[in-house]
Amino acid sequence: MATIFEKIVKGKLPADIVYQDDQVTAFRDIHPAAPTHILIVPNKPIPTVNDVQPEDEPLLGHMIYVAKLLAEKEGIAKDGYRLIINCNQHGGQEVYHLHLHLIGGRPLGPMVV
Ligand code: D5M
Repeated sequence: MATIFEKIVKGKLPADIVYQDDQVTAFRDIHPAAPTHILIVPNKPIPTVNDVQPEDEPLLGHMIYVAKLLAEKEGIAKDGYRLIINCNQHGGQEVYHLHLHLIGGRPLGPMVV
C-alpha cells in the first residue's frame, strides 16, 4: 500500500515540490510549523529510520545535503534551522515513508520533547 509521500514522489498526488532528483523529492509541509517547513523524502519508500540499511547511508547523507541547499535557497541558512526525523509512535511519526523535516524562518527556541 503506497503512502501519501510515495504518491507525491510518483506525481500521483499534488504537492508543492521545491526540489527533485533521482534520489530525493522535497515539498512543503501542508501543516507548516514555521515560515519554512519542507519535507525531504527518499524516492524509494523506506518506512522508518529502523528500516535503513547499510546501502542507504549515502542516500541519508544526500537528504541532509539537499536540506542544506534548500536552507540556503530559502534564505534561512545563516540564522539557522532545525532538521528532524520522527520514528514510530513514540517519535510522533504520522507518515510511514522516511522524511526529514527542514524547519526555520523564525527562532525555534529550545527543542521540546
Ligand atoms: O510528519 C508528517 C508530516 O507530513 C506532517 O507535518 C504533515 C505532513 N503531511 C501530511 N500529508 C501531507 C501532504 N499531502 N503534503 C505535504 N505534507 C503532508 P511526521 O514526521 O510523520 O509526524
